[in-house]
Amino acid sequence: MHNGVSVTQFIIEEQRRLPGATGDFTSLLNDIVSACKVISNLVNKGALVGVLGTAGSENVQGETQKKLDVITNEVFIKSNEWAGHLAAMASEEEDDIYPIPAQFPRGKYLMSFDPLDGSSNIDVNISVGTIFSITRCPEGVNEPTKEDFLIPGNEQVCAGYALYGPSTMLVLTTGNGVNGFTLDRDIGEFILTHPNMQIPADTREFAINTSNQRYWEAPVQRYVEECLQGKEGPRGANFNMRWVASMVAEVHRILIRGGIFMYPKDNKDPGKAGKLRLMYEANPMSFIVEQAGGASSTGRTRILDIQPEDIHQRVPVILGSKNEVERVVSYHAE
Ligand code: P6P
Repeated sequence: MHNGVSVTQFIIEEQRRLPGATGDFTSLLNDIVSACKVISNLVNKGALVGVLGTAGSENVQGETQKKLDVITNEVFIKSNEWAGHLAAMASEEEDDIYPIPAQFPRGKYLMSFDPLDGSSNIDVNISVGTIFSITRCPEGVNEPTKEDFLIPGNEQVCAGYALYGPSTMLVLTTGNGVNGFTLDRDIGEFILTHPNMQIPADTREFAINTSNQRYWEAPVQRYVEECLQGKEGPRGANFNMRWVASMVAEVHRILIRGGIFMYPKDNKDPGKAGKLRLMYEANPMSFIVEQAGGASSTGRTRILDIQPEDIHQRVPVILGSKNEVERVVSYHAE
């Protein structure tokens, strides 16, 4: 028997700190945790259970859906629709919001999620993840609309991700710091292994898709160029670079050892504000990063302060070690 603290025990002990907590939130998180265990199992089995490859369809983003995009979306919805904690969900894989069906009770929370982020990596066996964000359904609203989801990220009550990597991890914040749990497959429990995760304020490691370099705005061009100039350049130090093309893996690396992750606005498609989606990628990851002492900005504004206009809205993302993010923001201000 493990002697570590399970995520269930941790959440219940957290809940005791919240005056008037009803256990509703704890139960919701347990349903999310169950869905992540199912997804971890599917991802780990991969080709053995025929879940690799494309589904032959496109999502609302116009992106080709992988079989696992569709399957994991279904898993997340089925695991979280029945218990009466949510009023509706919004998913990267669903065009519109998903109201809780009439046969189930509706609860006081809304959840936005990306069931399988980085899924372009799944066929090449590189880490992928699930990202989720929980907000309150407005008081008295029993028929939530898209507008009820469109609140700034600074009003999230919880954000988390599951990382399906060499080990499966769950990282959570409810606004009281960030904690990491590792799945012990022998007992099917997530065990607290990374309490109170903190991002170092400085770093010598940046993550960006450099193939877009010719499209970047000047402040990002300048920042990356200075990193590349290394010791002989204005930074007086050599930098390392990473690009996994799986945001969950990049953010997790930054939580563990620091770093800066950038998917900036670029002029490849001037009509697009960025690549990453605000509601179920940028907002939850920004809440986690800030709770771990990091920073997260579009380059011009704090991501958690953005007033959303659409559930699939895209934004530029520059997040990670506080001092590096602030440097990039200062270049935008010049
Ligand atoms: P690119 C995955 O599709 C994703 O949304 C993020 O997880 C990742 O950081 C980014 O897009 C990768 O984008 O253009 O490098 O494929």
